[in-house]
Amino acid sequence: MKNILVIGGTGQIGSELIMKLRGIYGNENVVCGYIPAAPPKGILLESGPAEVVDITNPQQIADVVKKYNIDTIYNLAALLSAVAEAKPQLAWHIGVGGLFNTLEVAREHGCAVFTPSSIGSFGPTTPHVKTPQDTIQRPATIYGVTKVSGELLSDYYARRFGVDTRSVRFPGLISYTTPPGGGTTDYAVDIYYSAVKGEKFKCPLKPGTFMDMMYMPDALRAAIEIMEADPTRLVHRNSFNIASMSFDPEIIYNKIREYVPGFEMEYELDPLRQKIADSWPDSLDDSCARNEWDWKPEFDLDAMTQDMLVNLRKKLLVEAEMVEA
Ligand code: AKB
Repeated sequence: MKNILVIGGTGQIGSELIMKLRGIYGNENVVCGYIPAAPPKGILLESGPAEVVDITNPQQIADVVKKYNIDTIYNLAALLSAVAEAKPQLAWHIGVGGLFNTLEVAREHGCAVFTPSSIGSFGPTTPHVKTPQDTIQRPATIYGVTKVSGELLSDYYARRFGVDTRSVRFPGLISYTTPPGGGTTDYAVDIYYSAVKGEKFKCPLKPGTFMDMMYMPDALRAAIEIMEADPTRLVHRNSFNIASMSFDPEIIYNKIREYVPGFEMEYELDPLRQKIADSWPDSLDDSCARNEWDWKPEFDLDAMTQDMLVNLRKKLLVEAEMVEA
């Protein structure tokens, strides 16, 4: 990777991935592609190039690819699962139409493409525990339908046109930098904000709802390592199961209480999110990623919790000081 375009660059993953990529490949060589409704700010804006790239506009993608001589595209534009259920047509337009536009530009200009899939690509008939790499994918959500379609379309472009497409199935991602918006796994981020703010957390999912989760530094490393992997070792391409931890609301709540003893939680169930979560795996088997490109997570629930609490406290303190000043 030399010249990289990140589409959806101001979102939860994009905003952090860009900073990490700039640290490795050089500030000037990583372009933040954004939509006018979500422009880059602060260090993201100041540290390197930024261009308007609406994934539903193929000409805009092609213009930026030509202008910066892009060889790798990270396509992170998507609606998360719960929001997608409210706007299924838009979810398809962005998730599949946008991917098609990206792959066509990549085919014409010789770019590699990373488009994340998700635990949401699985469904009620998938084996739920230690879900294998190759298994039944019949998702019950439009989000999952776009993710499975994206996996198939990306593999097709690799086979038919030689486009270097690779990706991973992300679990729920937890970070203290940019909040997610409209996902089913968002509770596992929100719970840390409540703990640090000293608020009682209202949990939208019931006890016993297990899902795979991952701390953002591991997820960013996965997104980079898969694109740098030796292609001759890859049996799979789109998309690899990756995993680091699986928990339910009780487990994460009790882990946080080890560090914030007075923290309280009550259940206020969100039927849509519960239904989606129930259709997703409890845990993934990531042995193919481990064997084919040496994937290995670094953070477990305890290490993530300690890091989240320290950094979230700092972040909220800085924000409070800025409001006062
Ligand atoms: C969501 O909850 O929609 C996402 C995901 C697991 O893909 N975080």
